[in-house]
Amino acid sequence: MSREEWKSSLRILAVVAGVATAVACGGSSYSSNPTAPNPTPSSTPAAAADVTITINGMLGAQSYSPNPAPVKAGQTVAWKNADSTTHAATGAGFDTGAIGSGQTSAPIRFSTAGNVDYHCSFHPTMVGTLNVQ
Ligand SMILES: [Cu+2]
Repeated sequence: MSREEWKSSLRILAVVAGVATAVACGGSSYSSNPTAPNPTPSSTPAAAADVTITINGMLGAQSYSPNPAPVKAGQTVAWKNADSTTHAATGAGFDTGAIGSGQTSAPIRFSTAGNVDYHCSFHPTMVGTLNVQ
């Protein structure tokens, strides 16, 4: 190997090494990966009510079932609308608001013993009673 050849070989080596260094430094596999965010927890489902009353439809005293509904003082009650029309349950001090077809109201707590009469705010002929014991 002549001196000229040796120099040119060194130059090639330098270029190769430089490229290798650039690749190693430019690589992002180990330096720029953002830390993955923690998975966001799914929204916790609303707590189930202690007592669920089914809304059957505009059926007078048979609109809600069971009716009267036994409830222990301190328990929560929800109304599940099994009819194709929007209904509700409202009485002294409580109102479920509109409950769409297939939906269930938020639980409502009844703390005081006694009978609680209620009706549908859209259809006053729909009546029911909670028997809070
Ligand atoms: Cu109704």
